Amino acid sequence: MTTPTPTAQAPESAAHTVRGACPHDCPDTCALLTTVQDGRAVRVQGNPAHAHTDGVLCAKVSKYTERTYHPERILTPLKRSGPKGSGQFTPVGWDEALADIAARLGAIAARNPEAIVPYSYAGTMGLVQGESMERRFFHRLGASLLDRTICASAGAEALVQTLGGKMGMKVEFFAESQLILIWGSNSIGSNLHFWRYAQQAKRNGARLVCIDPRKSETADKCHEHIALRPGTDAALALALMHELIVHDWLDQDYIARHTQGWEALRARALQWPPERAAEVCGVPVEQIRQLAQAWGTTKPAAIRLNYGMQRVRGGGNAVRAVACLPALTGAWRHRAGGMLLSSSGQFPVDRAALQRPDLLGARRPRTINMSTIGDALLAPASDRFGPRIEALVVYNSNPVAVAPESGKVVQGFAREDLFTVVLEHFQTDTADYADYILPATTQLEHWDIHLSYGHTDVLLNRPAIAPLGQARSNAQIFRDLAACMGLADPCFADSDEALCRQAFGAAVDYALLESQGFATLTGPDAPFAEGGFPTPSGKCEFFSDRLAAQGQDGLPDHLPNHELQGTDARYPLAMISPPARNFLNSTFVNVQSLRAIEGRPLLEMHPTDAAARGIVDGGVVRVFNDRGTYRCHVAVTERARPGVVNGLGIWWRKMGLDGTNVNELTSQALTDLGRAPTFYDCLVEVAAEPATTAHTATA
Ligand SMILES: Nc1nc2c(c(=O)[nH]1)N[C@H]1C(S)=C(S)[C@@H](COP(=O)(O)OP(=O)(O)OC[C@H]3O[C@@H](n4cnc5c(=O)[nH]c(N)nc54)[C@H](O)[C@@H]3O)O[C@H]1N2
Ligand SMILES: Nc1nc2c(c(=O)[nH]1)N[C@H]1C(S)=C(S)[C@@H](COP(=O)(O)OP(=O)(O)OC[C@H]3O[C@@H](n4cnc5c(=O)[nH]c(N)nc54)[C@H](O)[C@@H]3O)O[C@H]1N2
Ligand code: SF4
Ligand SMILES: [Mo]
Repeated sequence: MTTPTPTAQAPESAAHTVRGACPHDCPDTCALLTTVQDGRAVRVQGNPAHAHTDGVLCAKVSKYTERTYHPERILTPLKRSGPKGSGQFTPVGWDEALADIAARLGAIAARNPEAIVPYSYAGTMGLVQGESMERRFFHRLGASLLDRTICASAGAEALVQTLGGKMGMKVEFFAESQLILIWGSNSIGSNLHFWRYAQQAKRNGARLVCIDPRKSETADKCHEHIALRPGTDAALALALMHELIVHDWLDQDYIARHTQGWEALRARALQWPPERAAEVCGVPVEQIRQLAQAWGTTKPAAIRLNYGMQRVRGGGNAVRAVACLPALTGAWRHRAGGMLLSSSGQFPVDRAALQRPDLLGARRPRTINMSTIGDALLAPASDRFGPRIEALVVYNSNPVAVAPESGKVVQGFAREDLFTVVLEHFQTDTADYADYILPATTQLEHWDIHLSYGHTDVLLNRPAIAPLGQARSNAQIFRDLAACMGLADPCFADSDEALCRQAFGAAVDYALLESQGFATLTGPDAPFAEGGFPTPSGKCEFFSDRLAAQGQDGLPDHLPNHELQGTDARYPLAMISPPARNFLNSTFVNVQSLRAIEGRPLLEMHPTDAAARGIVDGGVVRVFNDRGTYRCHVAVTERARPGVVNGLGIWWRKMGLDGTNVNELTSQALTDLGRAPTFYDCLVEVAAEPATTAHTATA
């Protein structure tokens, strides 16, 4: 068990501060300073010494003590005492819980370990509490592997195929750009510290363009907003290429030296005159022409792409198309030019040391895609699928709320013959379906080490306070389970702090992490100024031989959505469901002060669409398709474009009007690349509900 290590020698009663890292799934990975008084965390602030954080946290994590000391924190192991999903539990001791879980998992593993499935994502992005001891544990058992696709794998695969890895511009140099395309990103809400650099650029005269179906808070603050239809970004990017070609706004020298497949891409792009893209994207043709001119003639010019635009059928291709744009104009030559989707591929993480895949031995377990967990839990045993899933161990994730097509997810979790263990801070929608809930520590209570997908610093998180109640860190819980099951490998004895040291080995200066809390990776300011892309060809691959070899299109193209508007008269509206500013996925929904800002589950709808349906602002609506029905309040607002409705945030189902959330409507169909979900590729119809049927939220 870990004990807090104050950074300064101080008498117990005097306040001291402890350096940490924000654990949340956010590109900013802020450096935290927690003030501790008498063993209690009294304040969490941004560390002013860390340049990207700059002493500023978002509203969510500024409330961290409220979340940590929340009266509903789970502080003892809980055992189910009512029917599955009833949310009824009885406290039990750790020894009893661990012994029972070890016996149940052991019995399943003895028959077929692949019937056990771990389910986790980025509730904490820490390498220790998110991808170390538990991976060792499941590898040693031979459990099914999990394909962690729920967020970013379409875009990630596209970057790997085009640029060679999840890397790009250094975020700080956006401050020097003259043109910034903020593409599929509500930066003010979900990438605040990038937005601060963009504002610096704006003050220096840069033009900011937001490309987003929703008129987001970020769109409000940009010079221009291009409100395209969801899932049409590749068409827009191809039309931009068309204009770059016909006006010769190209860097021929860069193209000749540092790209592959130019002639083929040129032919493809010439099929996309702006008129064609304007039709597909639903935007004025002039807007496309002007954007192309700006991109072709402004230097330095940069794109901040985010994952919002890849949650559709053609999401991978769309990211491939956008990733071609900086090479065409030679934008990469300047450190303030190019693009950034993710920086995470630059970190030299020693995953083999942390996760120990060698513990699998000769076994090659099947892989379960987390994005289709609904279907997977309902699948019978078969030659193709393998054994029926008998046990699920969930940590750092809330799949009942966040996975698509909740109807099936809930049906799967409700199976009486499924043994479910959930490691959590709170009784989430998923925890309601557990057989055991195990109390996990928060970031203020455990060690961890972090990379970032929005900057290039490594951060160390020291525990600021002792674990609350009987909470144990994820790593500790799997260490304990390994011991109960008699798994003898010495790697199960590594402490959380030892795991921190193993994460980067000698590649990062651990002493520096200990003394200042963060360490910056070294690397060139302009990564691709001289080419050197980490692809097989060493070039920016407009044409990907690897994709072609898999039988895929080697060039990026526009792939229409699975659920294309106009193809099903019953469901004429496209629904997207982007993050709410004051929640982080489904985290923080239960923090009263933040929920008060968000209000209640909300659907944004354009006045024209509302008028056509007799829907009035503030009323209750029924949103439905063949997969389900979801009721919520409606905001009639021009934040929504005509034909598109926005279902914000990922509310806890149990806080919705009918115990559902927006994922009642989303589908389990996958993207073109990366086997990712298509949350924003979803057709619905919306109807007003009679005022008399309006209920108030439970909880
Ligand atoms: N406050 C807050 N911050 C967050 C999160 C959160 O839930 N809340 N989530 C975190 C997570 S998990 C992630 S993955 C990251 C990034 O998460 P993202 O999902 O990229 O989130 P946003 O940056 O909000 O950007 C999404 C934007 O894309 C827009 N969009 C939707 N469909 C399309 C489309 O087809 N094309 C284009 N161009 N735009 C589209 C949406 O309207 C929205 O404004 O943010 C993280 N940060
Ligand atoms: N409709 C729709 N659905 C979406 C999205 C969308 O835009 N629209 N976004 C998708 C995206 S981008 C993502 S990334 C996923 C996110 O899905 P998840 O990764 O499941 O994220 P959260 O909903 O935040 O749930 C994380 C849980 O982990 C818990 N947790 C945090 N730290 C710890 C810890 O140290 N130990 C343990 N045991 N638990 C911890 C938190 O309490 C929280 O309940 O959702 C996806 N779902
Ligand atoms: S959620 Fe993002 S912006 Fe907020 S403190 Fe964490 S890293 Fe920083
Ligand atoms: Mo995500």
